[in-house]
Amino acid sequence: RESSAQKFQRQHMDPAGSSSNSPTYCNQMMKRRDMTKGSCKPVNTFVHEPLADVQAICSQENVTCKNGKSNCYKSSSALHITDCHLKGNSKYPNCDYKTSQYQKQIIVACEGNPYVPVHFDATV
Ligand code: UM3
Repeated sequence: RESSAQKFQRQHMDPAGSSSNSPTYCNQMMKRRDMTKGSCKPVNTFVHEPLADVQAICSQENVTCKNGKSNCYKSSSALHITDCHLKGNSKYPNCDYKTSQYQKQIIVACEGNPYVPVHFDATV
């Protein structure tokens, strides 16, 4: 069974990769990481930084999550990320995404022991 921490890594971590010069990054990665099964996941962010750096966010600035819970954390520095947004005219099973690269701070929710990221809340 996939743990919440494993699911976060599958959905949000791509340390070695980048979307540079690749408008098809999201179309390929959303499919490869199983986010286009049953439906097209509407929004998803990939982080291109070492896993240890993303796990370390769980000890950085504590902020309130969008759902009102108190276990979210904002990265102290900007990270290299790629946002994938489902295009309005996309029709399942042909999930068609817009790929956008940014360097932004991110907010993740952390849980467990070890205390690790389990949900991607936002970019700021
Ligand atoms: N999401 C991102 N990036 C954003 C905003 C939302 O990846 O900037 C994802 C994370 C959530 C989902 O999935 O949208 C619903 O909020 P998750 O809990 O599996 O990480």
